[in-house]
Amino acid sequence: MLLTQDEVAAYHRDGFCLVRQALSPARLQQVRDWIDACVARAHGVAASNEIYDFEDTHTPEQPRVRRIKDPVARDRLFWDVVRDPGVIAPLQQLLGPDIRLFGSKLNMKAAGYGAPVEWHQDWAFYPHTNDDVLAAGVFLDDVDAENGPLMVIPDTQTGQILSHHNDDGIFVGGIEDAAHRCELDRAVPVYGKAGDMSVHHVRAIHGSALNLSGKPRRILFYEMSKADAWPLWSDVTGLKYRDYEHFRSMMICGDLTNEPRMEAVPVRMPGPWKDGKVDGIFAVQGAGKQRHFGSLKEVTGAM
Ligand SMILES: O=C(O)CCC(=O)C(=O)O
Repeated sequence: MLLTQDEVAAYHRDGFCLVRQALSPARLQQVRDWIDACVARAHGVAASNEIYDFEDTHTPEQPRVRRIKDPVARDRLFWDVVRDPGVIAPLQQLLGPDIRLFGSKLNMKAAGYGAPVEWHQDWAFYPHTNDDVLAAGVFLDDVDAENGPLMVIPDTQTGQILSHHNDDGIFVGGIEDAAHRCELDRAVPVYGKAGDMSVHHVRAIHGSALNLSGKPRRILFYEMSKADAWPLWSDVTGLKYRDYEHFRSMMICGDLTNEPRMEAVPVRMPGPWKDGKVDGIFAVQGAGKQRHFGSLKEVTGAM
C-alpha cells in the first residue's frame, strides 16, 4: 500500500517506516517456494560460497543457511518482486522516480538459531555521493518480538557516522562500543505481517537479535538509491558492479544519470578488511568484539 503523508514524514523524521501489504500472498508463496528449493540444494555443501552464507553451526548433512546472497543475480523473480507496484511505488514516494539497485540479500534468521546482526549503519559499508539511499526489507514471515525483529534507533540517520573499525583499524562492520555510543534503549522494533516491508535509511543505526523462537524470520532486503547517488567505493561491498553496463542494468526504474549529486555527507570508508577478505556482514562482524546480542554459543552453550 502507498504510504500516507504522515508515514512519509515519519520516515524522514525517524529514518524508518513500515509499508503494509507490499507483496501479495501469491507472490509471497512464489518467493517462499524458491527459498525452500534453494535451501534444499544446500545439502552436501561444505562451506559458505557465492550463493550461501552458512551459520557457524552448519554441516553439509544439516544445512543451516544464514543468508542467500544476491538473489536478483539468481532469479528473475527477485527483479519482478522489486518492480512489483506494491513494493516499488511506496519506495518511489521516498526516493523519486529514478532508482538504482545496489544489492539484494535474503536474511534467513532461521527458527531456533538464526544469527544476530550487531548494531551498525549500512552507510559504513557503502557510502555514496549523497545519502538518498535506503534498504527495503520484504517480510517473508510474520515478525514479532520473539523472532528477532529488525530494530532501528530513531533519528540516527542525520547524525554522525560512527566508527565500524576495531582498535587495530580493521573494518568490522559493527559499532564496537555501541553500548556507550548509541542510545540503545531508544531502539524501536519493526513488527509486521508477512508481505509487509520495512524501510530504513542507510545511515540509521540498526541491528537484530538471535532468533531463539520456533518461528523463522526471513526478510528479503533490497538496497537501493536515487540514481544520482553514486557509490564511492563499491568493490568491497559484495555488489560487484562488473562494468558500466552492469551498473546500468541495476536500474529498477527511471533514468540513469552520469551526473552524481555530491552532498556534504560524513563518510568513513570501509576497510581494510580482516585477511583482506570481504565475506558478508556476519563474518565481518565476527572479527569485531561487539556481542550485544550474543552468539548462539554464548547464549545457549550450543556448539
Ligand atoms: O536481518 C536483519 O535483521 C538485519 C539486516 C542487516 O542489517 C544487514 O544485513 O545489513
